[in-house]
Amino acid sequence: MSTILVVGHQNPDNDAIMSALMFAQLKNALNDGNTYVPCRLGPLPKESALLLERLGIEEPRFIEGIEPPAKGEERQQIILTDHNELGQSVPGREHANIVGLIDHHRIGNFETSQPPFAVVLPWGSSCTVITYLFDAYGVEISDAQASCLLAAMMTDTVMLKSPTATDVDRRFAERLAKQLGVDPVEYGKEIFKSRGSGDFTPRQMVERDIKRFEIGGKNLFIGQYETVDGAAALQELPEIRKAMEEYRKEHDAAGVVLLITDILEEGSQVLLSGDTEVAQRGLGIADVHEGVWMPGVLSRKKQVAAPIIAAAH
Ligand SMILES: [Mn+2]
Repeated sequence: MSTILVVGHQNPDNDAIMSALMFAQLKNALNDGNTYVPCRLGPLPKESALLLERLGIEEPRFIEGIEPPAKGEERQQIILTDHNELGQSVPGREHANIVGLIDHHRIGNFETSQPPFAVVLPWGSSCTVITYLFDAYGVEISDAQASCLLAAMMTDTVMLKSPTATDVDRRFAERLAKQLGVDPVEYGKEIFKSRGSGDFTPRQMVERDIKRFEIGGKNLFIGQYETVDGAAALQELPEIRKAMEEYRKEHDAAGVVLLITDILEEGSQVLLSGDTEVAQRGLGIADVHEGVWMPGVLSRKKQVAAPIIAAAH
């Protein structure tokens, strides 16, 4: 009988929050004698906070890290959702036993001592993987759960427009939307709009959803700011560039890539800061002050991180 923490990545996005919550709920429904506690490593994204409030669901517990076990105590058991790379994970992870992984990203610096319960599938969101697991275990999805799962599918796949969206995502999204009596894309739009647009500082645009990648022995951070009004965000270009430079220095990174993704225009303005030579090669763009518009680029993972990683080899 253990307490097992279920935790998404740093700088949590909607999928990191909802996947930790929903997987903990699924595991608790299976009554295996353990207690699964959903956790988060940072503030709730606004769209997650509003949805959880509307549904009356308690937000995941904030944790700062994992402590080493006290003498005679067992190591903390953890389940990771929506990430596996060490640089994106809970501080002190080396003190924990990773007993599970639910993800849809590449595998990087991931090691366990025991065979983990690992389900990693190249679908559009971690919540798609979790919907599939609800089915596999024959656990009925409540309307509140359907609302959370569908919301994360829609934000992670940019309303199914991202190239990361698969037929599996479309099928599950249709089904959950039908249960809720909504149109999946319209529902997704509402979730995006609930984020608001004008209330992020340049600093927040940079760091709210940023991930660290070790590429060619250097730290490269890739941030993504998704908005329904990219032009408004870019009015603060000098402040955004300054915030990128500050972030890079504070985190001892070689370079920072920032995508200002306009969901309605379906593309990203790509800003570069510091040593981004490999990013420039991977993306086929130059470091231009005002950034480079890349039409159709919605997915950090598939259209930005993957070609940059490939360019380093
Ligand atoms: Mn995700």
